[in-house]
Amino acid sequence: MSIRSAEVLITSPGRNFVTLRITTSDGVVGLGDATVNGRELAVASYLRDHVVPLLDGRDEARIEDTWQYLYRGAYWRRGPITMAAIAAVDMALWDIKARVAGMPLYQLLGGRSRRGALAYGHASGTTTDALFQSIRNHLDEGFRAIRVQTGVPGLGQVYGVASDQRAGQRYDYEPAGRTAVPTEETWDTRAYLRHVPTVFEAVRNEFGPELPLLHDGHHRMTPNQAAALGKSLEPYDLFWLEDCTPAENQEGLRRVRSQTTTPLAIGEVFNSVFDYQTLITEQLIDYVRSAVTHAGGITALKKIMDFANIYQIKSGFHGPTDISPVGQAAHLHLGIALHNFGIQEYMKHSRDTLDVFHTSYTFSDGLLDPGETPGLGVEYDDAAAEKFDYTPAYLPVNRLLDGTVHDW
Ligand code: CS2
Ligand code: MG
Repeated sequence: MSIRSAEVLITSPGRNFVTLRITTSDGVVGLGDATVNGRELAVASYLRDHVVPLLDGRDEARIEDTWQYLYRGAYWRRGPITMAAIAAVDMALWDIKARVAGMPLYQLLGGRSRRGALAYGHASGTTTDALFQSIRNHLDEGFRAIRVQTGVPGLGQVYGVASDQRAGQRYDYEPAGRTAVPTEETWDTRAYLRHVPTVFEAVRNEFGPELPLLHDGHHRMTPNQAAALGKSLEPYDLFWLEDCTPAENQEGLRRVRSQTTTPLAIGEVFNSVFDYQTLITEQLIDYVRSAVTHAGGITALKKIMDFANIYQIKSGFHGPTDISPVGQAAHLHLGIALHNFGIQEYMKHSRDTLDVFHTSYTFSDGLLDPGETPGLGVEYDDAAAEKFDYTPAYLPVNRLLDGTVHDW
């Protein structure tokens, strides 16, 4: 058997997705997610123009060799576009291997290590009442861990807060606006630092000390500001504080780590183990945040997690709606098998998205499960996909009050 065809499929059921579908000479199909939010067409071109022509006739079983061929053979290494393209091929080949073996992928990754993968949902609010309602909605949906994002007094739309605050509305926070150019948001870190501790005090007073609470700083603080926030949140016992400071400067986390015991999660914008090297070897973080789609696929992310396990660092794979159900399924197969699983982000995809991607994974009693379908357990519905044309969409650009561009 060998690779007979590879198709790059673009669809947009409420948001854009890029999917690679590989078919073998025996007709076995594998899917891989290649979605980079706001830069989808760059990955589609990288695949169509520079990867697909190299796959024809390759042995689909040689997953590690194909990964190394695409990584080292490109000469120009790493970066989100390259690694998403490699990830899509890698996911599709693992999907094929497990389908051929007639078993769910997690069985090829070591089998079950736990009953299910603890999930966390996204609660948000611009007011205490709206936030509490959002938390209650997620608890009613069965979530047993909750990310809390808040508006900031004096600021307009900010990251992580659903635009529709009406009770019962979907908190499917898709930040990419379908506009010709990115929308712009305004930010004030000092106002945010004053406000966030008051929000968590209110949430703990309302919901008690046990509920695992998470918060995403979304790259906006200096290491010193992040240290201050981590310290101010210690009384509220967070499960994690995420992306507390831009982590290209890995050494910056030494400052944060030395000042606070609030657990730290970083890495959703990383695309290689080298982005984590200092963070992991110096135990500057507690959770690895990468998505399989952005970190080079299942092969690469499992290596990162095995490296992290030496330093007692766990997984917290990135699972917003801009990771397709194919990528999310891969997270669950990895998450059910890995020893050092931590928690899985779970933003429920829309009905339209799930009409395109037919999934086998389930969510019950706060736990996600990849299911027993051979492979990743996802099927792509071409007829549904064709209803949704690609629409350019960009993540917002953030500016400080004086107009200076800031991290979004
Ligand atoms: C966020 C993401 O889920 C998260 O933790 O950081 O929603 C992020 O903003 C988006 O994936 C960007 O496309
Ligand atoms: Mg995040």
